[in-house]
Amino acid sequence: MKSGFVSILGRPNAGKSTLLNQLIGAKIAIVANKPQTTRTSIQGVLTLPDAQIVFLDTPGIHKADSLLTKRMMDTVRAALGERDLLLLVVDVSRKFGVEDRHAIDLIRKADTPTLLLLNKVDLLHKDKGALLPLIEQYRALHDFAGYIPISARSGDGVAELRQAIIERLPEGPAYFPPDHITDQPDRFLAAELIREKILQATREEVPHSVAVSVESWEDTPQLIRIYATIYVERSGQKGIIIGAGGAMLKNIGTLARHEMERLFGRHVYLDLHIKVQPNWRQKAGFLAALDWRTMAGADEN
Ligand SMILES: Nc1nc2c(ncn2[C@@H]2O[C@H](COP(=O)(O)OP(=O)(O)O)[C@@H](O)[C@H]2O)c(=O)[nH]1
Ligand SMILES: [Mg+2]
Repeated sequence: MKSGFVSILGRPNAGKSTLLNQLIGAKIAIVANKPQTTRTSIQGVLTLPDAQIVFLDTPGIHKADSLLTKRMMDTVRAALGERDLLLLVVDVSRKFGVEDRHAIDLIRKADTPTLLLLNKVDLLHKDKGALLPLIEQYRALHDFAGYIPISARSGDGVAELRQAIIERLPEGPAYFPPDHITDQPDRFLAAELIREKILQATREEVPHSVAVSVESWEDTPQLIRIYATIYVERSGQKGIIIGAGGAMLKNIGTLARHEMERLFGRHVYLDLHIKVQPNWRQKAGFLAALDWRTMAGADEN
């Protein structure tokens, strides 16, 4: 038996959360083409007959400008310690930038073997030759343990990646029972699915200003009844999310509910409210209440 701890790192939108879902084979991390989609670290456990891999998905490496984004970068740094292997995910369709350099600096300091994952190769179409100069560019910056082209979205290269990870893990026990796939409580997963639908439907500053909290969760024999609050920072944002005649909010609720029903295998009744909470990204108490690790009553679920 082999087992170990593997962190997934990279700049925003590189495809880290898409990769985690693909590796685990279940949607446990939300995905959107917006920065700050992942705001906290997300554990995903893959159990195979001869190996168990404990993955940690992280917020994108970026320059922090609010208390929220500073907390996000603390999460990234915490994910660098005491790992067996790191995965640095880069988007091959984007030019190398300051955030990529920053990511490499962090990895150098961690002094842990790192696989470079060249993600979104599906966007290169037939131009696979474009990968070689990119690999050379990264090789010149850091001595990676391997260079693996993948498409996190289509799953191309992911089986090879899994094998490459297992080869580098030490002998060890399974740390979790085989049916454990994440440490996130169901009510947090539900809140995240609502946030994902909002991120996918909005633009500019709205995605950054949205937080979602599940206020109440009732299990009945027929269904799960979920009451959630969407927080925004300004009343204009509230109007955007409600949409003309409430159409946007209705659509967000329907999409989120369908995904919850798939995830929990139950019927869901979902009740959504919107509140304006100016400047919440700078408020420590509010941030603590949002994170399931620190929120009040976290051990109820
Ligand atoms: N074309 C393509 N898009 C991808 C791939 N992986 C992720 N994406 C998209 O990139 C965006 C960011 O993905 P996400 O997983 O949230 O990135 P993260 O911020 O690194 O966690 C989403 O729109 C994904 O659908 C891929 O392999 N190919
Ligand atoms: Mg993410």
